Amino acid sequence: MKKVLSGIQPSGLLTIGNYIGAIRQFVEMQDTHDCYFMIVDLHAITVPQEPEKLREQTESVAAMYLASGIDPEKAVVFLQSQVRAHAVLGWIMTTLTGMGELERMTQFKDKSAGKESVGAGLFVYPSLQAADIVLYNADLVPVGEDQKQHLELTRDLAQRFNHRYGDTFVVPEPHITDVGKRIMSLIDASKKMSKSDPNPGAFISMFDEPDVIRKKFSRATTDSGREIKYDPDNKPEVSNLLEIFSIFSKVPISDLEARYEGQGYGALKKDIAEAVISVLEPIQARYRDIRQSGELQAILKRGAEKANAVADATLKRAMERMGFLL
Ligand code: ATP
Ligand code: LTN
Repeated sequence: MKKVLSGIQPSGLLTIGNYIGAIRQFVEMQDTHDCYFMIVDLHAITVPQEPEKLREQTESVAAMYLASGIDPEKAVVFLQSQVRAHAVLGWIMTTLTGMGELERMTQFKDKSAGKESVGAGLFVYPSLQAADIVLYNADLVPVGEDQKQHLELTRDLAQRFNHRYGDTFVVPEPHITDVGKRIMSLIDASKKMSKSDPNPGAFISMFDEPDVIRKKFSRATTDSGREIKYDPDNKPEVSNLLEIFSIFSKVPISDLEARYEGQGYGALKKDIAEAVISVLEPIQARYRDIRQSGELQAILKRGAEKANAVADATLKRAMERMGFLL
């Protein structure tokens, strides 16, 4: 069975962008792959986090994984900070990474732009991500398109290590779906939908109530025409809505175009909202049950035990090859 690893930062409330680009893939892959899904809390602290909020958001992402259908009997679900090998191999990978390589990372450029002071952790973030992935010998990494550049660096670092110290790490491939690889903001279709967008109208949170979802879609920016056509270059807003609709309704985009031919954007927006609500409502109900059940801690502890066993073995192999005394 091929191995899969991915993670999401507990840096805020998850959006349908995270669901579409990441979690939906996780759920699909767990039946056919050997899967490791983590909550990357060590990555989240690359920007300042309030301790109380970090605790809450970490539990929230873990519970949302389970509520969305990740089954801890099938996939290993764990917190990055509970597997100390990430920090050690992260440091080792940092020493293999060139400053120039990190300077080219667009996520770093975006997140540091206009900031008065930026922590060094934000800069070396991709080296830690590379360690996350190679520790589990992952073949495939399901992510949204924004992570492609980090995956390319991971591949380079794995190859560099193997070249220098002998074959040690699997060189992973990103797993990026065609439809839904980059869901855009509902307000500005030139920007990615992001959980840290200061305008909540730009995203649908996984926790939004039905009426909020209806309102956000009805206010979503659209062009001044009325033709419902998938054409990302010329009609980015409508194309984004069609992608979201197609994913939540499981109806192909071409069928949706035919269904709404001759109708304005209003009908489309109303129906998208209902399709999204019908998927999110049961997830939200399961989320509440999981939070109330008090089972989360034990699930994460079991996950960390399994993850530690795999990660420690990889770390040991790598350190031995590098000349560390063990
Ligand atoms: P932030 O806004 O804090 O940077 P984010 O919403 O981009 O966060 P991450 O934790 O960085 O979320 O991403 C988790 C996963 O979700 C990644 O695989 C990422 O590619 C995917 N993802 C995030 N936003 C989108 C989006 N708009 N479309 C598709 N995939 C997305
Ligand atoms: N960089 C990713 C989060 C992340 C990740 C990983 C994703 C950290 N480690 C390992 C896949 C595999 C992000 O910002 N979304």
